[in-house]
Amino acid sequence: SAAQTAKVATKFTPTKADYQKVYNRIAEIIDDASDYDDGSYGPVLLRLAWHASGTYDKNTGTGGSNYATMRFEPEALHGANAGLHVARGLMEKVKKEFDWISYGDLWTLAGVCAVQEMAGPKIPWRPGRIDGFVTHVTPDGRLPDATQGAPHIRDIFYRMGFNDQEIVALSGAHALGRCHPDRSGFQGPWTFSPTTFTNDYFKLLFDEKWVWKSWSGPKQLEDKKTKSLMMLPTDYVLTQDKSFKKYAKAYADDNELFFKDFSSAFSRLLELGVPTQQFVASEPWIMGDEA
Ligand code: ZEM
Repeated sequence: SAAQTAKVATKFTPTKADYQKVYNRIAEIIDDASDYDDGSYGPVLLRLAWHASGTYDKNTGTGGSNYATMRFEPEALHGANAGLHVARGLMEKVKKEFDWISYGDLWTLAGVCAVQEMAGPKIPWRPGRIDGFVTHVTPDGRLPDATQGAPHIRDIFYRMGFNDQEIVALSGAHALGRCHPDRSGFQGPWTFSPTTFTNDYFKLLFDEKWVWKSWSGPKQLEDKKTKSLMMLPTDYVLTQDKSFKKYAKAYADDNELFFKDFSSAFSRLLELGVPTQQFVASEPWIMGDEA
């Protein structure tokens, strides 16, 4: 009918340029953080993108970034997601301005923007995620527990379809941001430059002497020299497990290799659980070049 034709004709189909506008808005928000943490919302936005994607289970095809299920209470209240209301709140402002974007696309694009704006590698990304329902919420316990060892890390990341090399590369994100006692219970940053993406996390793991911190909080390590940096038990395991150590050492020695491997593993992480036919482009895009 004529009415239907009119509706189709006026339906807004966003182009790459439209997503670039969203990216640019997120980039502004990342930097508009003079009173927050280390002066950037980049790390917490990156963590949102990771937790939105890292629930994927390759055996059941459930979880992942497709449905943005952290919007719903059961998942928002999972212990691992404590503090991410900050990141979701920031993205809510962007969603108001660009109401056509899905939450899954918005949150993963924010992760891409965070890495790139904090001087990290380009992360190939494409839109196509759709907003799901509370029925798509995943059970608690799909994200890694920082107090555990190598078998747990492998259980969690193999379930997403990653191998040891990719586990180590992805862990390099801990160059950024910090632990908050009121969120995870842990305390402090991993590196001296928590708003710049570098391979310093790997360098510090090998170059510093790490000792258990004596405090009333959860078990974590501190650098013996300055006592101002931290490592989680799961971070330290990357220097203790033979297979993990090989990759961690390689990334400590070669920043370019780390950037390349992080980029491909993170790009894949962000697409977990999204049916290929949903993507609007056959190949991921590089955003931000013309920003
Ligand atoms: Zn994290 N992460 N993470 N991570 N993470 C924290 C903070 C950040 C683990 C973990 O338990 C924690 C990956 C892998 C793993 C970021 C990105 C990525 C915190 C502190 C904990 C406890 C939260 C707080 O208190 O605010 C564990 C056990 C992991 C694997 C074994 C991967 C993969 C990441 C991205 C690719 C980032 C950016 C932060 C900093 C957040 C912030 O607010 O500063």
